[in-house]
Amino acid sequence: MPASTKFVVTGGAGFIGSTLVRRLLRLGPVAVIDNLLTGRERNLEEVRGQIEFHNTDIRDAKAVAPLIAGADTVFHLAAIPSVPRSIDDPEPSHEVNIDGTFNVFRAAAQGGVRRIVYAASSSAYGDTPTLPKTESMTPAPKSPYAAQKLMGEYYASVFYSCFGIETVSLRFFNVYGPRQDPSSPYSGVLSLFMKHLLNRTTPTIFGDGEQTRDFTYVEDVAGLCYKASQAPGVAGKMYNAGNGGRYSLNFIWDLLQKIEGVRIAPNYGPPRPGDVRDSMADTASAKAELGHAPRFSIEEGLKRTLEWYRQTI
Ligand code: UD2
Repeated sequence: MPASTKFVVTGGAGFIGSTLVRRLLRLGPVAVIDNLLTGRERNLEEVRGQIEFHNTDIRDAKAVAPLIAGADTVFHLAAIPSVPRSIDDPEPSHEVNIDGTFNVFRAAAQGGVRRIVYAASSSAYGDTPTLPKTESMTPAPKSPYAAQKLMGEYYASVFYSCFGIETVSLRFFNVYGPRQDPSSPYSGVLSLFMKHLLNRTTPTIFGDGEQTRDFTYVEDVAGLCYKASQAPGVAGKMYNAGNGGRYSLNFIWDLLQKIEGVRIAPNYGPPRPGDVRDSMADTASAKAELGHAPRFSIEEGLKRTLEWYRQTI
C-alpha cells in the first residue's frame, strides 16, 4: 500500500469509529467525517492532532463529496443508531442512515475511491428462529433502524454491481467497549450497565432479561473493518462481524456484579418494542474469507471496558 493511502472514517468520533481511527493511523493518513451528534471529539483526544477532522453532516451531499474524493478506502460508520430511537423519532434516522449513506456511497463512487466498508447491523436478521444467524438467511427487519441498515447493505451491493466500486458490508453484532457513551437512554445496554455498576445504581432490564446478544468487543470489530478493506475477492458481499457467542442480559449483569463484588438487583420493565429476542453470529464466512479472528472473550472484554469506565466516570 502506498504511504499516501488515505482512509476516510465517517462516524470517526463515535466509539467504534475512534477505535478504528487509532488502528488506521499506523497505516496512513486518516480523515474523519462526524457531525458530533452522538460522536464526541474527546474520543479522539490524543490522536486529534494527527487526523483531518471535519465536523460535517453526511446528509449534506455537497459538503461530503470533496472530503471523500480521492481516498483509497471509506469506512462508513456514521449513523443514528438505536432501535428505540428509530421508533420514537424515525425521520432523522431515516435521513442519516439511508439518505446519508447514499450520499457517502455516491461521493465515493464518483470520487474514485477503491473500496467502501459499510457498518451494517445484525438487527437485519430480526426474529428468525434459527441460531446462529448465517449470511444466507432471509432478512426480517423489525424496526425502522433495522430496515434502514439493511437498505444500506442493498445499496452497497448495487453500488458494486452498477457503479463498479468495491463494497463490503459488515453486520456488527452489539459492539461494546471503551468510549461507548452511556449518557442517553438510547445508549447500548452494556455502557448503561457499566455506569450503574460503578455508580451503585439500579439498571432497568426490558423484558425478562433472558434475551441474548452476541456482544462483540470493539477492538475485534475495528480489526475486522481493516481486514475487510484489504481482503481479495469479497467486493459486493456481506459478512457477520460478531464474536460467535451469546449471553443473556441476566448473565451479564450477574457477571459484572461478581467482577465488582457487589449485589444490586435490577428493575425489570416491559419488553422494548422492536427488540429482537436472540442474536448470535455464524462467523465461519468472515473467518474464512476476511481472516476474522476475534480475540476477546466476554470476560476479558467486560473487564477491559469496566476499567476504562472506572477511570472515566
Ligand atoms: C441493535 C443491534 C446491534 C446494533 C445496535 C445499534 C440486534 C440484535 N442488535 O442492538 O447489532 O446495530 O442495534 O443500536 O438487533 N436493554 C435493557 N435495558 C436498557 C437498555 C437496553 O434491558 O437500559 C435491552 C434491550 O431491550 C435489548 C438489549 O438490552 O434487549 C440490547 O439493547 P441495545 O439497545 O444495547 O442493543 P440492540 O440489541 O437493540
